[in-house]
Amino acid sequence: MTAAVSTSTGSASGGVPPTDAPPAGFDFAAYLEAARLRVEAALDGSLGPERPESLREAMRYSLLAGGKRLRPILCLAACELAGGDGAQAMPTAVALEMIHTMSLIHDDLPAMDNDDLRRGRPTNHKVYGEANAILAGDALLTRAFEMVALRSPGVPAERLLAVVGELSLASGAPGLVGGQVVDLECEGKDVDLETLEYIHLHKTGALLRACVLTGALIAGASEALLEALRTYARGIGLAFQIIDDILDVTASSEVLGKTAGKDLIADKTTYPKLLGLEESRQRAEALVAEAKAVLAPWSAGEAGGKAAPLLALADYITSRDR
Ligand code: GRG
Repeated sequence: MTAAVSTSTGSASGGVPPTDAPPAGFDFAAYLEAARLRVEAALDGSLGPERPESLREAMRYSLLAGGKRLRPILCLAACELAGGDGAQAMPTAVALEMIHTMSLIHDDLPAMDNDDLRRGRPTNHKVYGEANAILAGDALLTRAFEMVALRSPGVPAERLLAVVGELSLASGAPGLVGGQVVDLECEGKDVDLETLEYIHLHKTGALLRACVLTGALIAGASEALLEALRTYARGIGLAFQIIDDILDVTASSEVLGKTAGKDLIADKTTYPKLLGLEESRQRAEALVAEAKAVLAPWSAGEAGGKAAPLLALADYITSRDR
């Protein structure tokens, strides 16, 4: 994953550094790579002893297929910002990636987006067949809740209960499923900005929100921080999807690891379609700036070090190339 994020704290004119900038010396590329490696190791060790072996193989095929691992990294970063130990949030971070991966498997099915390419390889149903892909997705979703409820040692039960609640809301009708239904219903229709925002806040934003909230909940975050993280997540969630829409037009399938130009083929309304590329990018950048601004109380002084990853991750959302 490229991390083309400036960690400079000064303005171009050499003025006073903005309070929401990562502190000088924060090496985001190194942070991202270290976090990604921790997540990969945890994902690798997370499955087993699923039986039959064919189910385990189909689950592992998609779960260990790479991807940016943004969701688990957001969860760990939020936990650490709230003063927690990232290791305690790792089972939840893995659960979030399991839910995300299952949503990709189901999204790629012929009955939904009907795609052949994901994370640079053939989609799950192309390799294992539709029935097995559906079941691998189902098993990943249910395993996600097992990770939280049964495989999170050292986290107080009431915090785990709150995490289960957030994951349920993010996954079901109030989140991904609801967003996906409206998205499918809107294909080929004229969609206004409000509906588009509804789709993206549910289909994409809900899980990103769960990432930061669950990480913070595990650390016992204050209500003030949780509220700031809700606002942060709304901003990065919408910005993430705007950039996703832009990349669908501007990047190649090879770089994206999934079929580029899909939105046009499926006759989907996107931000570039409604606003044009330039205004879409400006909107994403404004959303990221708003998201970072709410973390200002946790970015100053000594605490700046802890907020730095979430600030830089917000910037990464708009600077990413895939
Ligand atoms: C969760 C119960 C349940 C059902 C899923 C299919 C479905 C219902 C929802 C679709 C959700 C979906 C595919 C949203 C798109 C989100 C999105 C922008 C994905 C791309 O995320 P990246 O770029 O991908 O982080 P990588 O591969 O890097 O992880």
